[in-house]
Amino acid sequence: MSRFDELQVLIEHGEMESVVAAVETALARGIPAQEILQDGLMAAMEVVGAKMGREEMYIPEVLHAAKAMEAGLAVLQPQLTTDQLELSGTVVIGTVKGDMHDIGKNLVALLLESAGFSVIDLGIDVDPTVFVDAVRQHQPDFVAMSALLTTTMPMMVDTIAALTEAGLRGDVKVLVGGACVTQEYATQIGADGYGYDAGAAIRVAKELKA
Ligand code: B1M
Repeated sequence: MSRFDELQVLIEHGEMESVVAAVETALARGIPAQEILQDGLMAAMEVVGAKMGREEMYIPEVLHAAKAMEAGLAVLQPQLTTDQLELSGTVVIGTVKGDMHDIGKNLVALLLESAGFSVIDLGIDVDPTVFVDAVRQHQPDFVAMSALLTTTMPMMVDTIAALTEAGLRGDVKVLVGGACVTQEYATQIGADGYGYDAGAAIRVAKELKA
C-alpha cells in the first residue's frame, strides 16, 4: 500500500482531470515533486507497462494512461525546474527512428533544461539524417537519443554511424537511454554516456561537460 495508490489507479484509467487534481493535492500537502514523479507517475507507468506485456491493457488504454501521466507531469513541471541557472551546454535530443515513445525523452529534456542546458527537441521517430542536420545547424555539445523498443535500439548505431560519416562524431558527445538500453549496450555501440533514468542522464551530461 503506497500513498500514491489512488493516483496510480487514476493514471491507469486515464482519468486526466482527476490525475491533475490528485497531483495538485499532493503538492499542496507538501509532498516533494520528485517523490510524486517517482513513486506516483512513473510507478504507475511501470504497472501499465506490465499490464501491457500481459495483454491486460491495450494500445488505446495505454495511450490514455500516457496522456494522464503527462497531464500530471505538466503540473509538476514548475516544481522540477529552476530558472536561475547559467547555461551548461546545448543538447539535441530525440527518440530514434521507428520509435514513438516520448514520455521518458520529454522528462530527460525537461530535467536537462532545469539543469541549465539549452535543449533542441527533435521529437519522435527521428531519422539519423535529421540528427545530423540538427548537429550541423545548432553545433550542440550533446546528441541525446532515447529508444524504448528492442527493435529501435539499432537506430542508435545508425545515428552514430551517420554522425561519423558526416565528420561530426568528434564534435559531439553521444548520450543514450531508454527502458531497454543498458550501460553495456551503450559501451558496445560507442556512446559517450548512458543514463539509466532522467536523473542519471543529467548527472552524466554534467560530468561529460565538465
Ligand atoms: Co509501448 N512498449 N509500444 N507504448 N510502452 C513499452 C516500451 C513495452 C516495454 C511494453 C511492454 O510490452 N511491456 C514494449 C517494448 C518491448 C520491447 O521492445 N522490449 C512496448 C511495445 C511492444 C509497444 C508497441 C510495439 C506495441 C504495439 O503496437 N503492439 C508500440 C510501438 C510503437 C512505436 O514506438 N513504434 C507501442 C506503443 C506505445 C504507446 C504509443 C501506446 C505508448 C507511448 C505513448 C508516448 O510515449 N507518448 C506506449 C507506452 C506508454 C509504453 C509503456 C507502457 C510506458 C513507457 C513510458 O512512457 N514510461 C512501456 C512499458 C515500460 O516502459 N514499462 C511500453 C514512463 C517513462 C517516464 O519511462 O520512457 O522508460 P521511460 O523513460 C525513463 C528511462 O527509460 C530513461 O529516463 C526516463 C525517466 O527516468 N530514459 C532515458 C528514457 N530516454 C532516455 C534517454 C537518455 C537517458 C535516459 O539519454 C539520452
